Amino acid sequence: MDIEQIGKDALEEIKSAQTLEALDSVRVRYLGRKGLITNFLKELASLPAEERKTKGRQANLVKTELSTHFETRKARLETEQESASSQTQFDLTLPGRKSWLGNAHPITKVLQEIVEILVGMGFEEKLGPEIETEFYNYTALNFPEDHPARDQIACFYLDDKHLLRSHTSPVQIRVMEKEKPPIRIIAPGRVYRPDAFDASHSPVFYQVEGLYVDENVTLAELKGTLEVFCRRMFGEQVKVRFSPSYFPFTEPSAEVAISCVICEGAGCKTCKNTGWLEILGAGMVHPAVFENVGYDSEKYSGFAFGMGVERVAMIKYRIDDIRLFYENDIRFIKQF
Ligand code: 2U9
Repeated sequence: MDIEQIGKDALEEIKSAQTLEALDSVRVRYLGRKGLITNFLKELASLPAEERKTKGRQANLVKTELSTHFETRKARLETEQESASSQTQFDLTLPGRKSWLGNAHPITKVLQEIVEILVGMGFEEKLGPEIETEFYNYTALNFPEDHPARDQIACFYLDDKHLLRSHTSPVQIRVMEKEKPPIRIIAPGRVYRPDAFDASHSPVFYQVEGLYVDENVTLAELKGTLEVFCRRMFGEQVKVRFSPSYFPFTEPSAEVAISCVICEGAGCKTCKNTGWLEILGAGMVHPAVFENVGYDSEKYSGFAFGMGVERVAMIKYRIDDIRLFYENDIRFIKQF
């Protein structure tokens, strides 16, 4: 066989060798002591001088070239074997992991829904600080000094002068100090109370409060406004009930309940067999509150209301433990 053909065959076999072992047996077969190229060189001895010289040169050239190819292929197979045994393997056929789409927290969604309904009814959204003074949180709202009413809605004090607001009512005081009636505002936001953290209480929660002040605002307008709000929020079928209550900042004051969304008034565990779910507090703004902000209480009247966002969310979505909203367990919050 001529040396060029041997070289070509050897190169093919080097290329197709898939393991270091296979490659080594190719090397032995061509370049080993009894290999094809070695034999070819030995056989040159019997040829005439001139032919021996040209064929010998040719054979040595093929031998050197093949040696280089062997080394290259060997290095390649060694790297492949190394990466196959290390942990940086990727299975490119594995299906990808699905990424999750972000979503607003259920409390954020319910808060937005409440705000949207009230803005749709003509109220304007107003915000204020979470760190307040006693004046805005209590005094201006007609909580008497050193009166147990201040404990009724107790708060966290930061120092002698500052506290975490226990309701968003200070926002309405600040707006009235700056602006003249008519005032139609809502104050959504976070509030703080030193309550036990249990199934129905949290030391931090969200409120939405509303305030409407003008000449000749009546209790009938308060009733109509909250009836419309409750039906838009919980469904057209709900009945709305007002019963007498007490707050220092409103007179008269009322507690507002809707017919139970679960049993529709028949009585069940959620409504504790009363058929009603309390949802809001409300009332006509106390004249003393108007005087505290410099409004003429003879000229103006107004109504106010307030609700807890978590409570609204719990009724809307039938959730029996407020703590679920703060644990942020993805299995819970991704359902909304
Ligand atoms: C001003 C005057 C009056 C806001 C009101 C309530 C009744 C009320 C509670 C509902 C459940 C708080 O979240 S809750 O615990 N709120 O019952 N809030 S009237 O009255 C105001 C506000 C501001 C200047």
